[in-house]
Amino acid sequence: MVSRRALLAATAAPLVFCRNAPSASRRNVLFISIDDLNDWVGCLGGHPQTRTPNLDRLASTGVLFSNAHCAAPLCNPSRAALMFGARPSTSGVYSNDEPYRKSPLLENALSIPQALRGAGYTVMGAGKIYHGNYPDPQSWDDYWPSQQRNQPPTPEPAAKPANGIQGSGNLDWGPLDKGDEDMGDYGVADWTIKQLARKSSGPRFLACGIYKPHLPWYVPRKYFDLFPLDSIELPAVNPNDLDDIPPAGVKIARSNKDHQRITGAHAWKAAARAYLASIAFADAQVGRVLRALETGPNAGGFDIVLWSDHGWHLGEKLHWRKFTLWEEATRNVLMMTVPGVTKPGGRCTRAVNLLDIYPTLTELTGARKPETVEGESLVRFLKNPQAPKGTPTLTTFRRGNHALRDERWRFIRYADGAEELYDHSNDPNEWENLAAKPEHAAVKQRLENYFPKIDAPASPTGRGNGNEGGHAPVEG
Ligand SMILES: [Ca+2]
Ligand SMILES: [Ca+2]
Repeated sequence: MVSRRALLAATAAPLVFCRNAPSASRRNVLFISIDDLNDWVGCLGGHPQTRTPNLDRLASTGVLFSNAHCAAPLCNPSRAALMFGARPSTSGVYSNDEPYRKSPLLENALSIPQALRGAGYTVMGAGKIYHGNYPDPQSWDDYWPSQQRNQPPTPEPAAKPANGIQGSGNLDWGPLDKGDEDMGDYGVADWTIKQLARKSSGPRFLACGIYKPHLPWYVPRKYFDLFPLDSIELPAVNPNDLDDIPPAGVKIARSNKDHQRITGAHAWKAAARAYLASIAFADAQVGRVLRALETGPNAGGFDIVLWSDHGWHLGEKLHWRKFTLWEEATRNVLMMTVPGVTKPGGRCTRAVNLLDIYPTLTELTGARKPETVEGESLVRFLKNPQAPKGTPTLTTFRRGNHALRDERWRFIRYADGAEELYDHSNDPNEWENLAAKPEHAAVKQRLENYFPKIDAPASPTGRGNGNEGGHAPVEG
């Protein structure tokens, strides 16, 4: 870090040097991610029994984006899109086994922390921010546990599968007779707490990547005990939901046999309970970090951006996990508290994207926004959550399959041209596909202008297993 700074100071032009000079007035940024968290968050209303007091409290202090969507419904492409501000259809990063630095667009592109470092920030992190296999040391001045291994180990049960269901890979769950402090995510939160205990002497970007509720759902027993099994409410599922979906969508829904296995084992409630338990654990770790900020020397001195990388199905459309273009998989958690800009209790229902975080942060911090950055700054919604927005937002799954979402509609078009259209004003579960109804032709015509004009060829894979992100081996 020191040598890079020294180099920057020695070579920068005078104006840039001024911009790079650390300034106490620069905003610090706390950047928290939670892996695989859908809308089962109290303030998002996705599940009546979920326990997320800390997320709910954070949302109440700033703006909750209740209609936020990922750029891609799986880890690596979603996180690459967010960290570089580039759509999958532009970068070609569509799957979990494509190292994003092999994308011609992203090879030398600046990530969010790199852009902020150019504006004088110290940029550090812990845990899962980038997808696990591709930690990108050039993005960070320091990382925990290390620049090569971003995620700490976390305990597992002695015998697996702990749920007794054979053949489901890491779709496994069970209580651990361990304390919170034994968990990998506890260490990630601890590292962040240590940074927050130190008063900022120059602007800092601190990233805290919480891994749960990502599979497998092994968390301390006390979190399972919060949710008595018999009491668990299941999501609303229409058993005939796939009947009006084109073959391309049905194939995605049936890409694994999770639903068959879980319902066959009468384990639907047990699975939902394990997800709820893992969410409650993740929320507790976020709570520790937020309390450290509020009670420490930097209270009120950090902008907070919290996001999850995509949603998650628990049986809706007879599907489990992510990897779809439906609401359960594309909708994610996004909240921002920016002292002096946001007001408590803000709620923005405009359709926005994780891609929008990059230009939001460059606008807030004064960092230069690279030309590769797509997406729109959300600062106007931070100031006024009701500010108008005329455009839909885009999610892409594998090459050429896209979903557009605005405040009312979801319009999906697969690579083979097949379509789905859903009206959220009366069909929040997306059960009735309206795409073939002539009365909705105008809606489709208006929205289709926003499908990408190019679908970049897929970026080279790094592992050579040919998997496109739909199966357990590259779960992420
Ligand atoms: Ca994920
Ligand atoms: Ca249906």
